[in-house]
Amino acid sequence: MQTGTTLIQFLTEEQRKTGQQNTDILELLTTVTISCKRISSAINEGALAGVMGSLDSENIQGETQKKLDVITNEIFLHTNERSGQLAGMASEEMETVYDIPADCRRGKYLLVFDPLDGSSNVDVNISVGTIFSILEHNKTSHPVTADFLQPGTRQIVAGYALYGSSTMLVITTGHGVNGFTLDRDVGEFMLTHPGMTIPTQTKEFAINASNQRFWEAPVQRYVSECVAGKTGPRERDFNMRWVASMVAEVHRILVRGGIFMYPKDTKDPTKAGKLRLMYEANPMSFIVEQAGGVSSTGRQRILNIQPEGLHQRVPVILGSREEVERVISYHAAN
Ligand code: P6P
Repeated sequence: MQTGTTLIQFLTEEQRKTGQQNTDILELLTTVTISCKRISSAINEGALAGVMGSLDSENIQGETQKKLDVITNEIFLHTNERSGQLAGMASEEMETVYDIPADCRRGKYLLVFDPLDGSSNVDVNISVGTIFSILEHNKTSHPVTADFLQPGTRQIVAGYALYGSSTMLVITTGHGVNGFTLDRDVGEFMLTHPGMTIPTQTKEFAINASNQRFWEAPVQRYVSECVAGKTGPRERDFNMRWVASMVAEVHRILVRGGIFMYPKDTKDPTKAGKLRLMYEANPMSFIVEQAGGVSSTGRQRILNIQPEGLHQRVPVILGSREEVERVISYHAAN
């Protein structure tokens, strides 16, 4: 495949090769990518556009300045509701599901998304991203919350946009993982990272070490062995990273390997973890598995979890196969 290939050209060819022609999905992904381009543009203007944080200034409509979380959420809603392919949407920013307006043609897909993951990093100019997941809604009725509560194995498409030094879009339709970089001159996501795969081994782990005293024993053991390095049972040194932006962490792992952990901890016993299943853990797990990695709670495959709530939280341990399987074995031995 020539590197001068746009995302939609690539996906069209992928559908032809796999015999799964589906123009509805291509139409939906067209509006999803337009949404990501619009968000990229808003973020890249930064403080110049008055979209950062909660400034007292007024935006161009004369309204009180909105947080970028809300603005990116509205970009996703109002761009994708016009795709003609959606029955409903759900977002980290909204308590309940979003019904497609009566004046928009409806379709058979559900779009679940975190419009700006890691948004606390925006004000300090660290990479943030958008995470999205597409499910089917094979009913004539308007979708209710229960229709969204499908296990991650039912995802049709999962992807993320990373607003970093360049804007990238990484996506899987179940036939591997491919990365595209936004060419701002052309206004298209161009194929730059075909066939992304996660190295099975790594020397890099990612975890918020300030929570160390709250971790369960298997995670305590794994991290202390990494920190012990050559002097410990692993007999080799490790490196640690923590960006506090899941999209940036997962992208680094896709490019050079690694393990990302936001495990169950005792910091807030009412929470099963920090990250949300439907629009963080599930789409990222689909991508990681399609790239040859593993994604687990430590005790079960994340994609197999039957969701019980739209904003349900789960522990997340994902990345290079050998390292994640080691952490899983420590949970089994515990
Ligand atoms: P902490 C961002 O808020 C997020 O949901 C993920 O993107 C990120 O990995 C995690 O939370 C960071 O959490 O506790 O380090 O701020």
